[in-house]
Amino acid sequence: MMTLYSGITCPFSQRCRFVLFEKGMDFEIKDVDIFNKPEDLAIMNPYNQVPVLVERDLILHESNIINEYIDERFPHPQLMPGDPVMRGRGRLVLFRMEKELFSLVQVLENPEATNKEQVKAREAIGQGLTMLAPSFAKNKYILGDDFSMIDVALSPLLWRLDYYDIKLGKSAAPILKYAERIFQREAFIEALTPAEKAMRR
Ligand SMILES: N[C@@H](CCC(=O)N[C@@H](CS)C(=O)NCC(=O)O)C(=O)O
Repeated sequence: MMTLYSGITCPFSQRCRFVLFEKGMDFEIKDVDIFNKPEDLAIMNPYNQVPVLVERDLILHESNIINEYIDERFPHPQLMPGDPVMRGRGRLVLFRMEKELFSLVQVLENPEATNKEQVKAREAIGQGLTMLAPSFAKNKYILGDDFSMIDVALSPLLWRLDYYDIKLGKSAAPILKYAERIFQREAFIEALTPAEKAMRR
């Protein structure tokens, strides 16, 4: 059985919980207090961070790497595109999402970041999401008609917009509509921790 070491408010852990629930197989989630980390976390992950996935002698860290492993291990429903061209495109979107948005999410998650750094991060995330918004007026999901791993990866940020105090302008309306579509998925709801549920009222 797979065990996921997960932070109860960690957006990266939420991605992995979401995929585990989409797959509907047996797994165990171990909640980790990131302010009081268990000693073995640093042994499992040299960066001493959650999420970490353990299955027998396999230990993985990095949310997107964990999610691709789960997707290949339990192919139904398949969350990475089946077609190599679309899969290549999807991986590129994931890469850019990390570089341009989730690097800033890490600033907002870092209690040692200065207020100035956090203000800048909020603004840049707001701008990045607003730039993405028009594509959601045309497409149901990030890669087109089908829900994919790329939607999974973005969703924890969309869930936290109020919590992070990120303001989006009117032109970003299509992305908020898209977000509601993701939030209604059964697996998304099941994967939320009580602390995450409390982030949106
Ligand atoms: N790039 C990593 C980021 C993981 C990450 O930033 N985890 C945070 C919690 S959200 C953490 O464990 N922080 C504790 C620390 O860095 O000491 C991923 O995608 O899994």
